Amino acid sequence: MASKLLGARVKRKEDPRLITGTSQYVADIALPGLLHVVFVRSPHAHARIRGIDGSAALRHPGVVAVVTGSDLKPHCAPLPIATVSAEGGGESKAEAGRQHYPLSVDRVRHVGEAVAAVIGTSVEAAADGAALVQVDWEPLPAVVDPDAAMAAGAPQLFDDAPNNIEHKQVIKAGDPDAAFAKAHRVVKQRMNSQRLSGVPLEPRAVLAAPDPASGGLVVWSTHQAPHVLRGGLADALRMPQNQIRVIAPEVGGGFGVKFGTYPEDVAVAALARLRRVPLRWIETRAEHMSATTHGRAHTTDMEAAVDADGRITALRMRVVADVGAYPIFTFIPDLTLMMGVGVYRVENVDLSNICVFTNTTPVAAYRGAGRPEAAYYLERLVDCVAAELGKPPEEIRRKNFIPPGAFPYAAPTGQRYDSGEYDRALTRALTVASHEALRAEQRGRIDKDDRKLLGIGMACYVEMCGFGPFESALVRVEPSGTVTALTGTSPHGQGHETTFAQIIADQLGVDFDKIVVRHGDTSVTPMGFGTGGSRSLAVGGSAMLQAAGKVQEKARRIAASMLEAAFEDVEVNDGRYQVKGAPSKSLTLAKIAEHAYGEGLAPGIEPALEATEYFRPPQLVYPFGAHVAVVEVDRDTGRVTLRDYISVDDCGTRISPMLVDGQVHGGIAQGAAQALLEEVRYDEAGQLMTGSLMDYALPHADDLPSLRTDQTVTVTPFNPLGAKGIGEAATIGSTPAVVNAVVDALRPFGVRHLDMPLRPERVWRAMQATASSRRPR
Ligand code: MCN
Repeated sequence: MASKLLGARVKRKEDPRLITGTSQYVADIALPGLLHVVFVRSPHAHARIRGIDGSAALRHPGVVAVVTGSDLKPHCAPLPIATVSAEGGGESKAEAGRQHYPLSVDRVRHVGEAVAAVIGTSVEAAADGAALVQVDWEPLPAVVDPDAAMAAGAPQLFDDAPNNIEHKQVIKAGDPDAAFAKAHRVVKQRMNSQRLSGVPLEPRAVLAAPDPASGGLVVWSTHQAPHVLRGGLADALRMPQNQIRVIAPEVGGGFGVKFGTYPEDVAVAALARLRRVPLRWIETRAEHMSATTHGRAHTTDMEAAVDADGRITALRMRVVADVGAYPIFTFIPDLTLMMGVGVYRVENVDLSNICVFTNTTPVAAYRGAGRPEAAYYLERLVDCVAAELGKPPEEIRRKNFIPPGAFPYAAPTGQRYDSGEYDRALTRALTVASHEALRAEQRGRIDKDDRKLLGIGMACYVEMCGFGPFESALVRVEPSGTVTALTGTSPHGQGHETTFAQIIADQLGVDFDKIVVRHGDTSVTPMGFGTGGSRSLAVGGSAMLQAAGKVQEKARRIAASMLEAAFEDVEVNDGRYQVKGAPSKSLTLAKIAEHAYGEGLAPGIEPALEATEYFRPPQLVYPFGAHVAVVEVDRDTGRVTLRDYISVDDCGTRISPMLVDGQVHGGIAQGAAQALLEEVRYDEAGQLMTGSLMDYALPHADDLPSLRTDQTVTVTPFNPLGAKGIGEAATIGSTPAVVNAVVDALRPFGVRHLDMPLRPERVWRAMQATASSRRPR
């Protein structure tokens, strides 16, 4: 069968409704009798709740109820604690003593924690009521810095977490101590991967209403994984899963932060059930900054044992991960260790983390989740090695790459890399960037004391993605020949409707426009694990390919019976099911479907034309790539301008190249923003200093150049599409590329490393700190 749409630059099916504003988000849903919830939140980083008085609020017009944690506790189990392990398995490390309730009962552990809910006839009435709720707080000492949190005498967040340590993880292989002892040189660097906020365009939102059909609830939530939320809500509300229907309508971005079961989801659902009314809560942007989980938040010591030639013989990594106030997806810092050797063949490793509770917003999944941190540390360290040895950074990388012949590669971190060709990606990126010409320009600028220094940064990455345990797909051909497909993935910007329709169109020989792909409704779609960890195409797309393949097979069988031909002789050609070598003997899918649902179907063939498939990946997939950033640094102001950006990303087979480009663009913007702009900051008392978008710097379109994306294609043998993920890849490659570029520009000043974000002041101070004799100009 000739493939027409796989790999074609197809415009997104989703966009007409999105750009004309005809789609429906949680905030657009209108239900009769809808009431609104506003939460009363802690202004303290750590405090005891001595009492809550809602009487003044209750007297306010439009306030229907004030509900405290104690009111709600009898109706809820503790919040589910992140139980999805790295492989999607489900092993919780959390102890019972660390659990908490959707509305905190006697103690809060971070600013923004919800302690009461006010229900009103309008958002305004509920907000006014919330302002009138009196909470009798007993402030407690807070701890914000993870090192301070582990020190003797620090405030303790949980009785069963001595020294505030949530968990520790170690990966050790080979003989790292011996390799370090005999190293020609040991290169060390402490680095950070600062705390970030997700900031999707649409903040979190949940609407819960009684469901007459099941006697339970319908919950609309802007979410990345409706089935996961259904499970979380069922546990928290002690309800049967078939009495909770979760619908993720249009979702305006997630970036990892819309995956879990949040306190607000449970509180709103519990209250809707108790009061038998539809209730909605829409997060404000200020709430988003303090009540939606953050990402990254590490400080890490890296060490490389290096021989005279630049071969890295051993690595040490010590991550101190701030997990914030509650344990949510705290396996993420373990992923950093799992990706600890990146694209390099290093046999001796000693990698460890310590995950620490602090009085801050919990830290959980954020695009890349653990892998960008690993790539950043490693790629920065490799640049430090190159600088110390006086060798070009590309030379050190090439000396240490895992060679193409070594795949599948058993990394000492326990990972089994499927396929890769790292030097090819780097060589291509450097070629597209005109690397040699750039180096000449860089020297020229230094020689002529140009005000703008040029910096060239490169980074190579590999990531693990395509998590299981499985993903589902249902493909149904209606009697008219149109097709409806259902997926257990739950896109929120990625464009699965387009990609999956491309897969189906080719398989079934049906027009792209005749296919509708639906998702995000637990009462309709088969069980799925949603969208995160760049799993949707590799796992969900494979399920879709298999389901469409099954339907095609059945359609060919029916066609064979209708055309009185052998099954083996029927092929799909240019939208028709035809007998090989006899183009006049052919049928459209519509004709076959009509037959499949009608009288006269041949004996032995089941009626209808649909199939449901579950794809269970045999292992993870490992996309990779090389990024080159070109920056100009203004010597007088420290301002960094990203002048050019080249990415070469290898995600195996590309189904929708235009969507892949979009994912890469977004990923670069996000990764470059970590390098240059974004940072969540708390003061020593645990007050959030970046509580609005006036203080938390997001990138603007004019902060970025026109991005140049390129590719290599190295398929994976571990799924039928040969595809790897791309949803996070560029976020992983871009942060180290940009920081390496800035440090490269500052090399004449003797700068070896700077912590992110590289805002003008930090860069300017670094240049000022250089002894004037070494300072160029
Ligand atoms: N694709 C393709 N060929 C490939 C790989 C992917 O055509 N070889 C297409 C896919 O069909 C899909 C898109 O590219 O349309 C991304 O696919 P995939 O890599 O499977 O990733 P997911 O769809 O699972 O997306 C998850 C990933 C994550 S984890 C975050 S976080 C993230 C991201 O995607 N958040 C996003 N991209 C985002 N994009 C937008 N607009 N908004 C977010 O919140």
